[in-house]
Amino acid sequence: MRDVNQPLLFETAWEVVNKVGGIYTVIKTKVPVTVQEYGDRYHLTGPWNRFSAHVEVEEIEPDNAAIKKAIELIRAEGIQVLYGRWLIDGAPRVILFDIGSAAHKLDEWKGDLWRLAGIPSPPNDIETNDSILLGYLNAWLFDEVAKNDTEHAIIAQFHEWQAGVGAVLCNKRKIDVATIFTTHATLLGRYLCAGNVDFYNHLKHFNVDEEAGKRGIYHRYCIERAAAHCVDVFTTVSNITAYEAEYLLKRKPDGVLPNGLNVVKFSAMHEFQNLHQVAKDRISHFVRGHFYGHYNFDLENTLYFFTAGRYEYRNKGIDMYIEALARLNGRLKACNSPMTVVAFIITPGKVNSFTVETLKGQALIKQLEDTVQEVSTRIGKRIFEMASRGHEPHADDLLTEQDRVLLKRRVFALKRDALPPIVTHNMANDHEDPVLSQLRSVHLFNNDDDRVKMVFHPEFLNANNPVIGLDYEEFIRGTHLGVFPSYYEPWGYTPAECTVMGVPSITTNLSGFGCFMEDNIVNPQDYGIYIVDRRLKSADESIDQLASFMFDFCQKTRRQRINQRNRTERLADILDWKRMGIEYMKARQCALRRCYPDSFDDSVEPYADDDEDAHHKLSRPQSIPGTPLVGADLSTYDLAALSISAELPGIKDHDDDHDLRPPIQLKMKTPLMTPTI
Ligand code: G6P
Ligand code: 1S3
Repeated sequence: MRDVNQPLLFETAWEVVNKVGGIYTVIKTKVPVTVQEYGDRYHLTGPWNRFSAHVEVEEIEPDNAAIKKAIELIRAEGIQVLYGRWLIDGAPRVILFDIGSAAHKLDEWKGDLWRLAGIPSPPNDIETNDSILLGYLNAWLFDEVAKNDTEHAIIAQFHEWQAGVGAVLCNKRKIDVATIFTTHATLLGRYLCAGNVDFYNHLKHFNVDEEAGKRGIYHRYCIERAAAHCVDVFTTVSNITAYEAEYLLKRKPDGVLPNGLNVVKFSAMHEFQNLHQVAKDRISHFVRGHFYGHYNFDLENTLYFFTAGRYEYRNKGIDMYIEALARLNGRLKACNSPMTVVAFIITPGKVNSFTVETLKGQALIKQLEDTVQEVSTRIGKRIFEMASRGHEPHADDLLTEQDRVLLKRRVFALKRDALPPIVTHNMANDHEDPVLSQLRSVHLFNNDDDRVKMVFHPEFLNANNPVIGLDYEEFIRGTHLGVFPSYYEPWGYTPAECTVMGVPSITTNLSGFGCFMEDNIVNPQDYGIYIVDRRLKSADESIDQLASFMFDFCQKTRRQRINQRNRTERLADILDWKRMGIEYMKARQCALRRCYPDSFDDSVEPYADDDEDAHHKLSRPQSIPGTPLVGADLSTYDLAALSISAELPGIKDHDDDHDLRPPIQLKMKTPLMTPTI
């Protein structure tokens, strides 16, 4: 009988030491809590991306005999395997397979997959071929380790369909490991939502095989669906995706594993506020350059909004953002608002390079800044000289004719007839790019009288960027509001990242994060989490609601914004992996119990006690009246993980101006994990 108290844990994903999207963030940020629990019994496996592994992985010798023997055997078959420590927080052990070195096995394994599981694989889908290779390599590894080590229980957790083949093989070959499949989206969901489909109202009625076939993803869909059915425990990242998976993959997930973050708190609250100011100044520097010649607005009364993420125009709600900004522009103009909004769109598009205009704007503003610096130094010297001779300096004596000419030349250089560009790059498909097309159709052209100015930056940010020289984290800090009105968003890290940095954000009740906040916090809006209703409202109503959220935000005073940021930042604790990680523990326990029932004295199912009523609610959950935290019954929450609780006084105060430390009001409802069995 295997020891279930000291299990080995393997977690596998295409994004281990290989940054592609959100799953990388899940894996990487979760490492510290998993290493804390499993130590060297924890291994991550994935493809060997030479670029990232070269700088992020320190090669070492495996010290677990069973694993060492398994790797030697695989290497002996010509497969290149890197064993090492991933040099991130927690320094986990990783086993990375050179997928290319296994290519000679591809045909054999594709045939085997068809015979064993009836999963087809067309010849030219590289992504699927790679997934098959990764799946077979993983299964090979787990099988060998299970044979070499018969003492310990083994858990294998597979993330997303790209790692799904391994899960199918563990089942079909009866490999003695407890398995979990976690999907972070469904293939069909993503494809259907990106089209013009009323997804959520038709979810129960799609002919899934036909829809997958029409989109040329039937084989990928087979992998995903088979993985969901072949494992001991099937999970997703949010209730909304669990609901979707139930109908599209035809298995109700056993539980929900919401995504966390590593929350780093500053010892003093004002530190993150100071960082906001520093980063905001740097964004303002960019803005001065970008809008040169038309910089007729007051930066003291300017707010920075942004949306960011993969370029999934409809799924990420970029369409709704632009439409709502157009309405906001109209409303701000109509009321003669003193406020200006600079709205950024940061998403990687098909680009060639920065435009000349964009670079020129930054160069001109830099020249002006340098000139002003030189002139100021000279003026300083003159003042000092005069004052030290006992003369009182007069303003007229300070600027020489030569300085005046120099400054005039710089000021003249800032004249331009054309409007400031709405996009920073030359786009490969300018005339058909959906963002540009929509900006043009709603007439957001950065006219002088526009109160909403647009900056489409079709490339992710980094600190070496010559235009906005900030990395993404610094950029978020400098903004005032993140806007993520997603239509398809299984979780949505973007608003969560804003939250931990104390930046208010707008999300929707179709995103995992939005639903999580709505389910767990009384009045999320009080804490700077605005949730647009995209479920029960028409598109037009949702856009209006979004425009109203933004308009109301523009009415806030600086003092109110500062207070709101303080509240938002305090919410961060509920997103910490120290709390979210508990759901992963439950999933692992459940997998162990189902795989090795004889190793347990009792037959308790970890999810058996959960409240069936709380499962997969799509309609707005009933709010139980808010109760101040102090004195409330918090028996359903892990207070040790919720470090926020102890220090907060139980005073409820909705007035932004006066509220300094309101309690975070958690809803008295079931914990995160929801049952299906
Ligand atoms: C932070 C800084 C303050 C600054 C404020 C600006 O709180 O610590 O010094 O005045 O940000 O806030 P705003 O919302 O106008 O960017
Ligand atoms: C998915 O990445 P995406 O942006 O394609 O996984 C992420 C991590 O779980 C999740 O946050 C996101 O909503 C999903 O869509």
